[in-house]
Amino acid sequence: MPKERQIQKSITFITGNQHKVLEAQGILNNLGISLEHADIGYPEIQGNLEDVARYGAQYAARRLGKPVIVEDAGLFIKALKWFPGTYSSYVQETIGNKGILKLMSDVVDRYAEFRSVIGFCTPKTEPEVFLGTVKGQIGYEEIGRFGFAYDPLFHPEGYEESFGEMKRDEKNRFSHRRKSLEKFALWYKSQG
Ligand code: ITT
Repeated sequence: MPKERQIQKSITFITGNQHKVLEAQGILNNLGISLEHADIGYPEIQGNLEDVARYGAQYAARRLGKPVIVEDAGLFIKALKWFPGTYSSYVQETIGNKGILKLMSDVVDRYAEFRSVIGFCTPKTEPEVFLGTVKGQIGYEEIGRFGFAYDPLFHPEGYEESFGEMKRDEKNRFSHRRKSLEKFALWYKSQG
């Protein structure tokens, strides 16, 4: 059956990050949902990933007048008391991967996880959120030319390679974003 015939529903993804759009398109199209993209922005309130995603989705759905998803994601490093966490965007723009490696130079426990929270909302309903997590280790150097942001630092559990060494389809098989979007897609398709 041609791919278009399998598409059952569509949704608009509000984000300023083109890498997220490409990953989400790959994931959702395989699950029968087509993705539109709008970069209209939304206020990022103080709080955890769920708080940000809930508020952002509700704000954007009301503003755009249609159902939307937003995503708040971050890298959580155990030895750094789960830093950068909700500060991941700011930290990436300021100290970057090199700064993280410096903070980790004497650290033996390299455990970290990526978390992604998808927020969904329609103009007239309350928001829903869907969490996806992938466990892994922070490497000792940046490796790989694929992916984006923290990907060259992050080695998912069970793999030698970093996310930065994986092509999009491979990362999409088990990433935090895959897990949160898959939860969302199953719920969304069950909504009639
Ligand atoms: P939007 O809020 O517009 O969606 P953003 O890039 O600001 O885009 P986040 O706040 O969700 O997205 O992401 C926090 C930081 O974590 C940011 O620097 C991202 O580039 C980074 N990040 C998110 N997902 C990632 C992934 O899959 N791999 C590597 N870095 C990621």
